[in-house]
Amino acid sequence: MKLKLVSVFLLLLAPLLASCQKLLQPVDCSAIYQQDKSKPSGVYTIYPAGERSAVEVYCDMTSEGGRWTVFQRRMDGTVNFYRGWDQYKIGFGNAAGEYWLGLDNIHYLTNNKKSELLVDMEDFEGKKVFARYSSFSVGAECDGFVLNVSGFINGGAGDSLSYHNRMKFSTFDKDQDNSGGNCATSQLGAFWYNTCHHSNPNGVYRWGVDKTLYAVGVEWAHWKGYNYSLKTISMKIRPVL
Ligand SMILES: [Ca+2]
Repeated sequence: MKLKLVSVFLLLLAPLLASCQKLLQPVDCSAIYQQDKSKPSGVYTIYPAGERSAVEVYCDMTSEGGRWTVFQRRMDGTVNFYRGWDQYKIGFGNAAGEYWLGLDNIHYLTNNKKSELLVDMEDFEGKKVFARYSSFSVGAECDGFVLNVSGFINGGAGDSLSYHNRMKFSTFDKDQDNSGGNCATSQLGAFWYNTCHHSNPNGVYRWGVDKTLYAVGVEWAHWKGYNYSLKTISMKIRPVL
């Protein structure tokens, strides 16, 4: 009789256990933060597209209220960002350092819920600024991973991203830009190039002022122009609550 009661109890408990399992598979850094607001910034595993989609990311739990899932980060030039379409689709690098989360994941994270974007950056003199956008999403691969960004809020960096709004993503082996040439090969990066850019976060990591080649560095033109490669830049998203 007792055994029966226990099994009935377990049966009743089963849906609860299942939902706990779901909580252990957070879709993004915002979900991690909601579970425990004392969690520090750092590397966490998220599940942008269900239980088989585990991926490591850096969560920024402090800037501008925290909850940010970082999808792009440059900080020391240790990772080569001059890569082709397949790499930008699935992602590369190391969540504890420099990485790109992957266009598929960025699409999954921004497709069904209104998201905002924060772009943090720092120069080699230690000055820090940011640009924030109240709306950000990336379309599916069949639409060329098209960028939708609006609602600029200035944190000192100026707006070097609105120029890229509605552009498809381009890599050296997939030219979807508005230029007669190939922006990814001429600017040595991969981005939502127009003709070609006001910002080049995935360009060549250089150490500050460098005029060797024009506009190929890790740049945010409205802040430092086309011949200054930033020390750090990171692009991060969170759902609008
Ligand atoms: Ca072109």
